Amino acid sequence: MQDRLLIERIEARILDIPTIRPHKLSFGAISRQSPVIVQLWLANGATGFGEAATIGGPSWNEESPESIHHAVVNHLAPALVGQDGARFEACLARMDLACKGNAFAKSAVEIALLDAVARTLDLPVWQLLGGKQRDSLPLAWTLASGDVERDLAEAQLRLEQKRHRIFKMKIGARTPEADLAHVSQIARGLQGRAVLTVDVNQAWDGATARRYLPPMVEAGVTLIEQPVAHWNVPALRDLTATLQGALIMADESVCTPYDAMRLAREQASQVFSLKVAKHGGLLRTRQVAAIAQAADIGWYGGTMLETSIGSAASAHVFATLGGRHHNCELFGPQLLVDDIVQQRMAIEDFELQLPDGPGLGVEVDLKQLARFDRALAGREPRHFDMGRDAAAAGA
Ligand code: MUC
Ligand code: MG
Repeated sequence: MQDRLLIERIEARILDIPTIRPHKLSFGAISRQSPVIVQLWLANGATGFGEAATIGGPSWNEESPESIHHAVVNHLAPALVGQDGARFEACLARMDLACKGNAFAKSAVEIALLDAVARTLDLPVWQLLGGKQRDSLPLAWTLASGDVERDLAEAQLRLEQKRHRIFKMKIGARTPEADLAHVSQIARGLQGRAVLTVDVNQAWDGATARRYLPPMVEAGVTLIEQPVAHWNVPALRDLTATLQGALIMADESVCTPYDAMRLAREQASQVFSLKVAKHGGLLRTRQVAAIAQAADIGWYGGTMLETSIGSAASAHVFATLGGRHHNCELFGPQLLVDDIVQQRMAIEDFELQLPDGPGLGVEVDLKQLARFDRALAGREPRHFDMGRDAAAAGA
């Protein structure tokens, strides 16, 4: 037992950070994010930070900021305090014993643990995960204002700034006809200058997807994310087998390594959207990625719109991965009115630059943590309150 790496204390807090504009998805619109920030202390005094963010409370999947906070404080922290922090896998096993599921909550704790241990060793987190294979990742932006003119203006600006040239459009809230018109207009506006993808966030049934995806591909879309419900693996498989000219990507359908095995066995998608939170942490993200690689499935570095803490953690693990590579979308910090780190990861020439400093390589600004802390502000949870919070950007 390495006494200096004993886990001494774990705390969690919910933040509320407004977004720069309403972000519209198939199941609602958000105007603020409520990430849960976990802080973990080792006996040697080193401290690490982790994060789990959801989208629209428990609307994206079962976990919510409140459930994550509850699981960390009441179940995961008591299971880990006093344990040897260097034994990452043993810590994950203890969390699994204490608590079924709750992947987001576990991921926030695991990230904080790896950050604290990496800082003790004066190494970047990517070094603990096998070492990096790349120094930067092509970075996508999501067009989700719901308005064609605004989306095009956003894309234009980001192209000029050399920040993004991969754009994901959120569809599924309106009729498929309206979505097709929207996507076609944006594709015409950006023709030849950008890579275009769509995320339906489970909104369609198989028949709708079979009918409306081919004209979207015709318009210029090259990657289709989660067109059908997460459980509708037969429809996903059918689209993967028949759709020409674009790849099918699973997101909500692929959370655990067991989901990944099923999709791989059934050849139900050509790409997995990897997300640290839904896989239950950095180490398990690597397990899902290994299944993808073994099954000749590509990967894409997904986001749950985290601050720079969660985004940096994701960047560290994505940079270690081999296999076919389909970019990342770690733009969460840019969607928020402000951040909780002293300096964000740099974006240069359309790519997110991986930090090299110890731990996650981003330094938390404690004043900013306090500024957005829900408990300190006495705020109530509100997840779909479009417009109001965005106006009060100083919240
Ligand atoms: C999702 O389902 O991919 C990621 C980017 C974005 O705009 O929304 C999320 C969620
Ligand atoms: Mg998605």
